[in-house]
Amino acid sequence: MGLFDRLKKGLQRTKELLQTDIRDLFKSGELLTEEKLEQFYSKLILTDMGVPAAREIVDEVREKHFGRTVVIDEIWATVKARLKILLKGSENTLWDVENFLSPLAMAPTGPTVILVAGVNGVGKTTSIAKLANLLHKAGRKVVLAAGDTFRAAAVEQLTMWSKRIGCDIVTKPSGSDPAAVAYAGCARALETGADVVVIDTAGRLQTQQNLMKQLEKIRRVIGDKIPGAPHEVLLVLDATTGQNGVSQAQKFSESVACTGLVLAKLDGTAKGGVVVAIRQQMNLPVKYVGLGEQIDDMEVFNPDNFVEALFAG
Ligand SMILES: Nc1nc2c(ncn2[C@@H]2O[C@H](COP(=O)(O)OP(=O)(O)OP(=O)(O)O)[C@@H](O)[C@H]2O)c(=O)[nH]1
Ligand SMILES: [Mg+2]
Repeated sequence: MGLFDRLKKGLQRTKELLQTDIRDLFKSGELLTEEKLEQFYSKLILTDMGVPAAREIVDEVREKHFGRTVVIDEIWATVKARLKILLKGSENTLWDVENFLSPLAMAPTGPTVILVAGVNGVGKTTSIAKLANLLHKAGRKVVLAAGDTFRAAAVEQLTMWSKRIGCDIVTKPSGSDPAAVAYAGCARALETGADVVVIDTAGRLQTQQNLMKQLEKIRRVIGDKIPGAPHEVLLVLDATTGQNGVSQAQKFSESVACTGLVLAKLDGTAKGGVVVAIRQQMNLPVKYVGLGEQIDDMEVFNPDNFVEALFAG
């Protein structure tokens, strides 16, 4: 399956909500009334795109089509164009979907260090495996650092992935200092001439100050070992939590200085519109989206591609 078809499949639940319900609203080429617009608004809100974005879309549809007989394709064209603008944000960044490395800030020389953080169970470890696999397939030599020394099975989970990918991994016994694991991962990469170190961390809430301090320590320690590291601090969000996850993430990213987002579990939700809310409410780009539990189920996020997949038949 090509990348675009995979994305379409992953977005299936959001697509159904948008396409079935909204198509029904406009099915027989009806007069666009204020009542219709309100119904349309309610459907958009169900995707979790957020009030400002839904309002903006409805306003534009009103402006263009009000009081006329409209067919669904006209509505879609307006919605798609507006969504693309909303998703691009002011930086207008368009990562290359064919180039998995394009969203990453790579170190000019020596190993690139990617630190991955987020609240419990959002999909950090799985996303790390997916990313490591993409890097490995792109010919980069990867070292994983099993920095979640808190949850008993976490090291095992990452070790299993490393075997499947065929990449190196650094582990320490349960209860070890995660900063020591991160440091050892960087040391290993320097020794072996690896290109990328990806560091897993235990799930934590932005309100757990001791754990947030622990992340700062990890940052400091890897920066001491490899100047300029971490080059990326990816915050993983769970798309199924929709809007609720966004405010949590805002606080998280402020205290850890994240450089980008991975939006996991988009396949498990009809609230894929949350990507729009994230773009509007957070000062961070979505770099990758998770589309399933398997190792290949991750793609570079590209607004144009995303919107096209959302509305493709
Ligand atoms: N459907 C789907 N499931 C996912 C995706 N990413 C992760 N999962 C599942 O979500 C669950 C949690 O994933 P993990 O990667 O262990 O999450 P984590 O953030 O590392 O969890 P903790 O380390 O316990 O904080 C697992 O069952 C994964 O298979 C995704 O993109 N889609
Ligand atoms: Mg984990």
